[in-house]
Amino acid sequence: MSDLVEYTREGSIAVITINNPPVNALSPGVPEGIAQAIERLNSDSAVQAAVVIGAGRTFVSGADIKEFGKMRAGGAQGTTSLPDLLNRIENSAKPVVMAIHGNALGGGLELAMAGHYRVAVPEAKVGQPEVKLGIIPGAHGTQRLPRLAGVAKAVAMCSEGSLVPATDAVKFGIVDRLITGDLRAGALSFTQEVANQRSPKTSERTGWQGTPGENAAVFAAARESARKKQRGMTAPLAAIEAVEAATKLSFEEGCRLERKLFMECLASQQSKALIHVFFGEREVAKVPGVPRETQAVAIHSAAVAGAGTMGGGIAMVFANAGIPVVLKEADQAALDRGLANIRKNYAGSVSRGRFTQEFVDERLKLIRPTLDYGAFADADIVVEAVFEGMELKKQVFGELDRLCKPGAILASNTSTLNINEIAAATSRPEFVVGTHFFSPANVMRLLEIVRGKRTSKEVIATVLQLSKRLGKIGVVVGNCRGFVGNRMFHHYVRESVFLVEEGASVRAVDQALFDFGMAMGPLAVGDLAGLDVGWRIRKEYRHLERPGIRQPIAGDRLCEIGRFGQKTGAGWYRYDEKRQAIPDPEVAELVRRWASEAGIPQREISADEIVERCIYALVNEGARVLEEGIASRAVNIDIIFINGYGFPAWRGGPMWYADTVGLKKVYERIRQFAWQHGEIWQPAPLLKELAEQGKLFAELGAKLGAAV
Ligand code: 3H9
Repeated sequence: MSDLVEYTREGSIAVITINNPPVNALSPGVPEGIAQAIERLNSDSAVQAAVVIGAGRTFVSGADIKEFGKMRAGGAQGTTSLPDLLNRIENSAKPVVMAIHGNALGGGLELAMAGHYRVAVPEAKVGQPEVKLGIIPGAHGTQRLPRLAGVAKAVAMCSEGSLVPATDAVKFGIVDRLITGDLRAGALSFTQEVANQRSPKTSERTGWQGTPGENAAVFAAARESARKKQRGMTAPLAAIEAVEAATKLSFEEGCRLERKLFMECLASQQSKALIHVFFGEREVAKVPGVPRETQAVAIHSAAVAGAGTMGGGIAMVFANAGIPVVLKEADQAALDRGLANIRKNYAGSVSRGRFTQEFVDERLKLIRPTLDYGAFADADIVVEAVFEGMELKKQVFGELDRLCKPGAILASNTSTLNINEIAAATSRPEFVVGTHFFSPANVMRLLEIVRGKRTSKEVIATVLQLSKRLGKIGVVVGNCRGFVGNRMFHHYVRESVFLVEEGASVRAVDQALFDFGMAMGPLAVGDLAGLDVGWRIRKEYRHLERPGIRQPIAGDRLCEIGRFGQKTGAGWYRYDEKRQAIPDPEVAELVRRWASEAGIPQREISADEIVERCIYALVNEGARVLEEGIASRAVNIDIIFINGYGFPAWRGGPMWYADTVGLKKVYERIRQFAWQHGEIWQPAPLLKELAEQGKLFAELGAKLGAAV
């Protein structure tokens, strides 16, 4: 028997324990070990039935994702034999009971469904999250799940990939019984009860199908929802097709179709990109120079300075994670406004069914409003979210330094300013760090963690750990204007404005990027965020602009005539009372006039060129960010753009996307742009180097940021 699977006896019941930490993935050796254990069960005259259980923190979290590369190439023993193993379990003459704690995901749930019964602790979760990796269940999940849970639930689980708590799974028939208390003991006693009964096979269940008419409606709705909510992704549609096949074909034929679709998805660019993102999200937690064993500071309480949109949102983030938080404003009116906003946000979450009223009441109790910094004295971490201006930030940090206890972390939510200069206003620069939340802070997953020259590794480790607790993905970045995200995004937006000035319509620019997969077009994003924000910053930094370098003009001119975006009812678009964006002929006319005054020739611009100009602007600046060590790996940039800027995950992020296009091709195109549009398009030296050597961004290892 393999070391990964253990066979023991408990009276007349065999206990088959899967022990492949950390998540009991079905790595090579595990399916083989389970197969041997099932064989032994059936030849062991001393036992009547078996329990399959996971060692450690979970049942089985799925196939081993690291093996997918080998599977694409036709190998990976363990996972390719999984469907066979599941049939062997189902055909076992002695009942097999699956005992679930932690989670049963993907191949883990498929394994569980091949058993004759399933029991679970109430805290467990089950799901078929494969679509999030760009694939579909590949070991009969799309065929067994509808037979247990019905067509509608199965199609939702397989196409959306969402997890179902065991307390619901029992209602849907996925789990037979909830076990409170010790799972092993509960599973053994359940197994005693069923040991002498005929073992029900999931694949042979009847009565689960709806009528053809009912099914057609379910699948049509699922397809419509997938096209809208998972726009551009192919796996959800393949998953729906596979579940639909369960309603029309025999179990064996359905499994064959599922296999074919699974292999097609596995070979796709989308699955490669999404798997890159899966590992990338975990990779970003590994920071050069901050070893895993670095001691993090315990965070029991927090404080937020500034109750504006960002400050209020950040306070909600702490409260949602169960961390008490003090929220300070300068005067009562501003504090009241901030609290009213928080209440309004929570009320929205309750009405959308995201939170219960009780949950919200508990969270609100954790937010303590104050007008006095004195209340910050006990906080383990303070996040400053006051107006974006260096002098004010320095003054606030000076005050925080005086009032906060030694060892408290002082974090700034600045999105552009120099963290070293802010840290210099304190006597504890090693405790100063940037925590750049994205708006709305309580919704967006990204947290840029800005490492100053003197920020200690303990502080970085603490904020990284905290970000996970807050439900965020923390990505450590170096200190420069705009850090990684806003610095690169600036180049992307700049190109979108240039394109409009050169003759593309506002709608055409946004549509091309929306069709590429971005959550919103750049000009619509500008209207949402407020065009005046960038305008004010550009005015402040105008003295730094180099003469002779083209600057976008149309966005600033719109601000000069009061078109700040959605908040003024007009920006690049006009907005109706429902905030619907309506293309505005007045803008088209104004831009033509400004372009002609500036001598910018007008021409037809294709959707492909729009995408190349905007996305390659990101890539070129991304290469510089890497060169300077502001991001320590290309995947960090990808994770930032996917989680903070609406870049489609199924394209893997801007740097991964460039790798898939081919860096030589990207580099050549950028050279053409440089020739047409001048110095701003000079290719980054790193891009040139990689293109000439036929290498990829993904091949660059992590390095300790030079600029950090
Ligand atoms: C599938 O099953 C296909 C089938 O239909 C059959 C086909 C034939 N494989 O996330 P964490 C690693 S597709 C390999 O930090 P958590 C992870 O990289 C699969 N490795 O912990 C990390 O490594 P490291 C369907 C995996 O507690 C470590 O484990 N299943 C796998 O926050 C700890 O992970 C899924 O999609 C894996 N399957 O969250 C589930 N899973 O420490 C994917 C994890 O070196 N997994 N690792 O960075 C998850 O969603 C989360 O990992 C889980 C735990 C919720 C399980």
